[in-house]
Amino acid sequence: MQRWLGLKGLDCVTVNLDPGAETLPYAPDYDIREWLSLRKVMEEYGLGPNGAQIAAADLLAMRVGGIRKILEAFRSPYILLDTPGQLELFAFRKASRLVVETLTGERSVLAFLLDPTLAKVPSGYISQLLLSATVQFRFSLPMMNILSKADLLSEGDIESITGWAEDSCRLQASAEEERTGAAVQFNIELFRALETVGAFRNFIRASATELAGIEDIYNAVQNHFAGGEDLTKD
Ligand SMILES: Nc1nc2c(ncn2[C@@H]2O[C@H](COP(=O)(O)OP(=O)(O)OP(=O)(O)O)[C@@H](O)[C@H]2O)c(=O)[nH]1
Ligand SMILES: [Mg+2]
Repeated sequence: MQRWLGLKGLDCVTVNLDPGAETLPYAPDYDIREWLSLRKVMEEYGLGPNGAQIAAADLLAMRVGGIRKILEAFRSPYILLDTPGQLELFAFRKASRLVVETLTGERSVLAFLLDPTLAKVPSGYISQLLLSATVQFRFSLPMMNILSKADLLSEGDIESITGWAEDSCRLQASAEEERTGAAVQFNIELFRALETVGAFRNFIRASATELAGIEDIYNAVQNHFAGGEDLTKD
């Protein structure tokens, strides 16, 4: 996203909020690791990696007001926040909610990344939609489901996943064919519930390596807040 915005001549600020990140594929403008490292939290508090992520979320929440001020000082039209991938440790903590609420302004969108390998099979795809719906319950922000690393998928896989994203009846039929525990138990009401929470809306497939789908993400954001009018005009 940062690269794509750069190519369009648009400025953005990148923020790493993952204290456990070993390497990053971008140079963040603000990096939480400057003062918070998962390794140090583990040592200092005698915790394992999971406990340390929870403690780190609390430590981050304590300083989040100051971080917001720093980010505002950049006066950039776009701020990209990279959160820890251990979703259940980050998204489900009260502290993280405070972090997201404080760092996001009125015009913010959550990007939920679906893992391509998991998304290939109906039960894996449905599980990720459920997780995405759960995240949506946690944060009162508009959300996009993005199939990440789409370059790793075959044409056939992409076709199936796109079909499932567009038509929940196809997803249900494929889930029944798969005949896993999930397919047997999950009935039509569940699919309706997923439809109601918008799990099938805003599906975008993207690839960072091929820089594909990034424009769709950008357009979805513009559409959401400006009804299609490009926000960069103001
Ligand atoms: N093929 C392919 N690989 C990618 C793409 N984007 C990232 N990767 C690679 O996938 C690996 C994992 O990167 P990410 O998915 O960003 O995950 P992470 O940030 O390391 O982990 P968490 O934040 O903890 O989820 C790295 O080796 C990346 O270079 C993509 O679009 N296509
Ligand atoms: Mg990451």
